[in-house]
Amino acid sequence: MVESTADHSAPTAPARAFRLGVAGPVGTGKTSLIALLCRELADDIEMGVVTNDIYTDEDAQILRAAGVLEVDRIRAVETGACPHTAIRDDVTPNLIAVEDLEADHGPLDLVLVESGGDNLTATFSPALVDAQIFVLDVAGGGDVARKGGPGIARADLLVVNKTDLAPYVGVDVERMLSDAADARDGGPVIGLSRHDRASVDALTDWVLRMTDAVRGGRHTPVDPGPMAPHSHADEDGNVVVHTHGPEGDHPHEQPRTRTTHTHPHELRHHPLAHERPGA
Ligand SMILES: Nc1nc2c(ncn2[C@@H]2O[C@H](COP(=O)(O)OP(=O)(O)OP(=O)(O)O)[C@@H](O)[C@H]2O)c(=O)[nH]1
Ligand SMILES: [Mg+2]
Repeated sequence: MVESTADHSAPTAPARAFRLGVAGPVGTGKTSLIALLCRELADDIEMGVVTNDIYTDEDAQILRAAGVLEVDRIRAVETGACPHTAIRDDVTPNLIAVEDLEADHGPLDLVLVESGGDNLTATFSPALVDAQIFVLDVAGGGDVARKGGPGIARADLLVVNKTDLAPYVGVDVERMLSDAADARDGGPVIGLSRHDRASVDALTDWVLRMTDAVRGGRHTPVDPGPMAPHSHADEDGNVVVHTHGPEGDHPHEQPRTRTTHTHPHELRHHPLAHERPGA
């Protein structure tokens, strides 16, 4: 019998592109950040993009119109429901979109997946992406970074965007960045403005290093954690309160104008095996 000498404890390099999620509240600059990355990197690495919008394919159209990538490398998923459902609970439409993209244009190095804009608690499932960026902006207020939440605290990278607007909205950027670093236990934080070359270089550098780590099998996806309980209005205007925690076994409660439901899923956490390039 031949004994295997393979090291089964080491993460294996995926035979596919690095899937990088981009999440964050509405309007913080997720599509703009993806456009920026395509402009900066598409000459050097093979890229694709999947966007998520609730009712439209507007973000995909914006990126196609901007000419940042060949149009067929930009695919849209219309979620038709609260955006986090498609990046966390049932990732199938997104996985199919990513796999189709790779089948049509592969081998790709990097596929960027933009979440529909949502609240502070939305995070990607590690079943969909290998790493994720959470995007805040200074226009949302200097206090937001301090408020924490799974994306702010534990995404692989936190971006505080539109720093060029800080003087106009009365935000102290240095303070916001240091609050963010505190909320993240020192995890990487980048203050970004598309008008600030050094910040663009810091972002592209992080993405290239992470691409290298994932493609080289030196990165294990980490789940930033379940969403906190939150509410949405459904199509009939009723308030729907729900959680997405691993403890998702709360009793279902369906009064006339208020519905509580849960989306159980496995919580995966491998902090020790997780390589995090610094900012
Ligand atoms: N001043 C300034 N504006 C920016 C910057 N980045 C993005 N924006 C603007 O912010 C607005 C929202 O940007 P988007 O990229 O559409 O934001 P988003 O997060 O994708 O929005 P949703 O997908 O609707 O949640 C646009 O008007 C952008 O031009 C920046 O660095 N500086
Ligand atoms: Mg967008």
